[in-house]
Amino acid sequence: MVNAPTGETRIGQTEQVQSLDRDCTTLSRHVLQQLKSFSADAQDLSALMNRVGLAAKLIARRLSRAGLMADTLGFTGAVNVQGESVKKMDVYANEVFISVFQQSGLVCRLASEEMEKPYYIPENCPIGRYSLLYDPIDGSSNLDINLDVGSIFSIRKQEGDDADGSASDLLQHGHKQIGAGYVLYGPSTILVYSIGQGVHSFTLDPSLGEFILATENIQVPSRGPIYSVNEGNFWQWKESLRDYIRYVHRSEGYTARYGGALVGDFHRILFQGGVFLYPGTVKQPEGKLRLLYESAPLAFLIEQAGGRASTGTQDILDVVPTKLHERSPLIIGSKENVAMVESFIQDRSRNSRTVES
Ligand code: P6P
Repeated sequence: MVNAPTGETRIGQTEQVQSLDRDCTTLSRHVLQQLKSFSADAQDLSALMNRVGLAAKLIARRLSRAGLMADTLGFTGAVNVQGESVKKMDVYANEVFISVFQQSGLVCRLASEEMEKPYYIPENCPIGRYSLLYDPIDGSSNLDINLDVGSIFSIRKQEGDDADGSASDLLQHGHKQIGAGYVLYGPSTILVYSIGQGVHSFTLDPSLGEFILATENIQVPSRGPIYSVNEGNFWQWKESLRDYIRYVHRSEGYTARYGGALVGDFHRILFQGGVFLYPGTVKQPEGKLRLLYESAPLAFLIEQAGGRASTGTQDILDVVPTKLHERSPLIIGSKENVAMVESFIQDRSRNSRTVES
């Protein structure tokens, strides 16, 4: 029995108490539990995650009513730094992240898929310990048809004052991340994050307006049946990737799943095992996905969950970008599935060397 502050006792852990404890395991409390500290640094990281949660709630709210509100769905008519047509929700979600971190004292700089250069929050900079890199809406093609979309984020330490605005300190390998995660806007809104001590998922309880702990220490199965890739690009792949897909096609036990939103496809693999691939293509030899705010944060998570993330020839977390919006091929998921894809790439590369020699 534990003596509660009121002097009453909690008889064991009754179901009601357990339920109350669960409802009180919010995102901010969980971060402090993870860090086992109430230091200023720990409080800042906890507050930062809480604000990511606020951004997620604001975006989820807008998405839940998108079909009913004018000026919410569809394109803006603009093209972003990626050369992609911008959707109204892309702009809204990007602005949400900026708004929730203004006057926060937490984040000095925001780097987003939707902004060519990082956004500085000068009032935070003297003390802001962190930079946040994010894809505000991942899977925009799903927006107008009410399918799942996500937000992806990566937390790095604010290094130097970046006086020239080159953000060169962000151009470092993915091991420099101190945290990462994503929000999946689906039938429920789920936030999955890691600060280097396991991967944990939270579900938004609309009645509380809080993300409540759902699953702790998620481990991706060492191998799984799912392969997730846009086979419409088959004609654009290198022969080694075609060899892998041909192998899968003639093998029992595989299931194809591809939702068009990286976050949803990744989430499925995190829980059920398998591999997601977005290889280089003829049109985009470096792949389509962006390293700093898509591949690297998910690579951080999958490695924390016991899986792997590779370009096909190099671990994603080892890649050092040369520019903010650098793209990379991505093969991510269960250890054994990723290793198998890599083996096809290595075999083909060995064979081509043999032929040349
Ligand atoms: P494709 C969404 O635009 C995105 O960046 C990822 O979320 C998704 O995995 C990928 O592009 C889908 O690209 O070429 O298969 O439509």
